[in-house]
Amino acid sequence: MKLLVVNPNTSAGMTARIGEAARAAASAGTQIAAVNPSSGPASIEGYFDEAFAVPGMLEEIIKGETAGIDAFVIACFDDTGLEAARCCASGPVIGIGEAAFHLATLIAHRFSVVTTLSRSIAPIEANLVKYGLDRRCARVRACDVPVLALDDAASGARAKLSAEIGRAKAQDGADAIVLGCAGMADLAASLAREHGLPVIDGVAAAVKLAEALVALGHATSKSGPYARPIPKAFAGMFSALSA
Ligand code: 5HY
Repeated sequence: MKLLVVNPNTSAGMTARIGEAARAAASAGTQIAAVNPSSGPASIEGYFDEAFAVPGMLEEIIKGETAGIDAFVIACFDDTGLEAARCCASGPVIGIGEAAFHLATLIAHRFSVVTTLSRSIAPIEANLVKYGLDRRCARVRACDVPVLALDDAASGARAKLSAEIGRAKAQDGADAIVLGCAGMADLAASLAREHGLPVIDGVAAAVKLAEALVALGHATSKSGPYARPIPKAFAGMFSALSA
């Protein structure tokens, strides 16, 4: 199967690391392409960045749909533009946040999320409510590390993330941790060993769920709100979408 992993921000180095994490999780028969838009924010930290990441992300989904991609992963933990992407795609579209949440519910009683900055907490909490999983989440925390600092070994990012996981274990009653950023994917295994509990990365979770859905013959339902967009005119910078 052909799987397109879309990093909705425009940082190519982060896209490359996300692609490596996706390939490490993928089955032998899964071809992974990891891409990012050419326009939009360098990182997504809160509602404003999210808004300007969606058009470029959807452009990549539409290109993948035209190219015959079997399934899609949106590799931003806020699941940026997930529902709109499902309207553009035939195959499954998996957000790494939703994927990680669901896997955590299958192996733990309650999980805590540790994301980057505090401004990312509210969008993640809103997604948990939207997905009906807020009752299974003990708390959404932030380790006060900017997204792009995760790629900088000198930033102390891993130590800050580990310390926040320690507080989640001690204070939240969480028996699993969900890493709240695509840029944390490469840290999951070592943090799980260090803290002695499951630490779930959304990139790997989304890749495996996408593979499972395709293997079972499931596609995005077009009989409800994920139906194809209604053809209409689009003015201005999105005029190419007019039909
Ligand atoms: C992500 N931002 O996974 C989110 C995480 C966050 O650019 N990729 C980003 O901090 O909201």
